[in-house]
Amino acid sequence: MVRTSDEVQDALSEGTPVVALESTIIAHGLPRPENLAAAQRFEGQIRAAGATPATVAVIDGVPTVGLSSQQLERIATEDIDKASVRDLPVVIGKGISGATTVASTASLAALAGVRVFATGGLGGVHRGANETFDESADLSVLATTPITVVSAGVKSILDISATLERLETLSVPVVGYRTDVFPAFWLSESDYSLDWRVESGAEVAAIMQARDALGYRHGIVVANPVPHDQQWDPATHDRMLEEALASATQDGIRGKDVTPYVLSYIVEHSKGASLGVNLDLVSNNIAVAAEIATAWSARQ
Ligand code: PSU
Ligand code: MN
Repeated sequence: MVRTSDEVQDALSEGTPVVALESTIIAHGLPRPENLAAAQRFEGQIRAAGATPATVAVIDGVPTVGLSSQQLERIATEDIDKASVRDLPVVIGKGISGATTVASTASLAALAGVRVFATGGLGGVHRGANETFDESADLSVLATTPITVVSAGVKSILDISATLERLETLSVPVVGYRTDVFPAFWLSESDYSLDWRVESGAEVAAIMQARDALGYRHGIVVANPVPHDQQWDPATHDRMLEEALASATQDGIRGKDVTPYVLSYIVEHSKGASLGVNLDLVSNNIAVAAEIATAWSARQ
């Protein structure tokens, strides 16, 4: 069912490191034309670290792990639907293309046998979820999908406390990469501390192996903060966030449109400051994911 590119298939058969990347961040999370350049840079960074990039998307109805350069360009330039796990059967059935979220990227990458995935920020429980019930499928899918996701935590547009509680309920381990504090995407720190900290990719690979040995199929969240000197100015961040959330409420945005709406509002109104941090943190996550994937392949 899943089409794996020759390059990714070869890496998987030879047991060399592979890092999955999502496509919603390209199609809906980053503005054009920076999105295509960023997508290409992300892949280049993985190659430079000695691993094989596997960007995931549905291309004309085919779930694809490892995109050609033409396919990557299509994701960045065509108007492609955001496809979480529940949308996959629909876009596949209709034979159309879909940009995959953390949930659907994790799901398809795991089906192909990829064990490590780098993204920007996870989806989570939205503020006001006690009324709207808005909780990203990223969380429930990670509860049943054996992949390790490196992220800079969750965006502060979400309810970070509730997101961490849900991850605990869903039995998804959350470990800080060289930090005791859960990061807040554009900011290096949230108000929430972590139970576990690791110092290296090798430690994460050992945790993955233990999870496998137990027969568990949960994902593992590795929280990797953007360094303090790269974070967004906290005061501007807080102000922009309030504005973006108020605007989303006022415009009656709901469902899967909420996250892209808030992200593009912030990119538009922060004059590039948030975008620069967003690109930096993905890059930092890719570096850690490549380290984990390398340690994982050395263990096999
Ligand atoms: N974080 C980003 N940019 C993004 C997203 C997260 O920095 O574009 C996307 C991811 O694909 C994530 C999705 O899986 O938003 C979550 O959407 P929702 O809240 O609708 O589940
Ligand atoms: Mn939602």
